Amino acid sequence: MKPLYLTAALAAAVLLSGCGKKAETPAAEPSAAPAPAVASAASDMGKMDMPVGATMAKSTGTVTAIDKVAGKITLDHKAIPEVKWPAMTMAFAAKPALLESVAVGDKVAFDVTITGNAGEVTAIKKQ
Ligand SMILES: [Cu+2]
Repeated sequence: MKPLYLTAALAAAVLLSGCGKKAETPAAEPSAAPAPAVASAASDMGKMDMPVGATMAKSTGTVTAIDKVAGKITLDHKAIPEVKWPAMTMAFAAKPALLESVAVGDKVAFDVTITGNAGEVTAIKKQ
């Protein structure tokens, strides 16, 4: 599974919004033409409190493996429609402290930040 097309589409959308048409409207500060465009792009980005191209999602699943040394958790997770992922078993990065709260076999609800075809679990809770 390599949803790279989605990343490309997201990147294109970000680029399009970043160079939107706002610069062509009369600038509030005529003395600094490029400034409004920069400010506009920055405020658009401000809505997304995460790296460009990353998607935050919530899902549920079952823990199938935990590697505290590597900081990885393997989850048999349900579909994640935000990134068009089907249900699957895969490893996610996770902070060590987060891995202390769950065990193999637990059914969990989790938050994940997905970038490309990798993800980091940012919150997890046993159900
Ligand atoms: Cu997956």
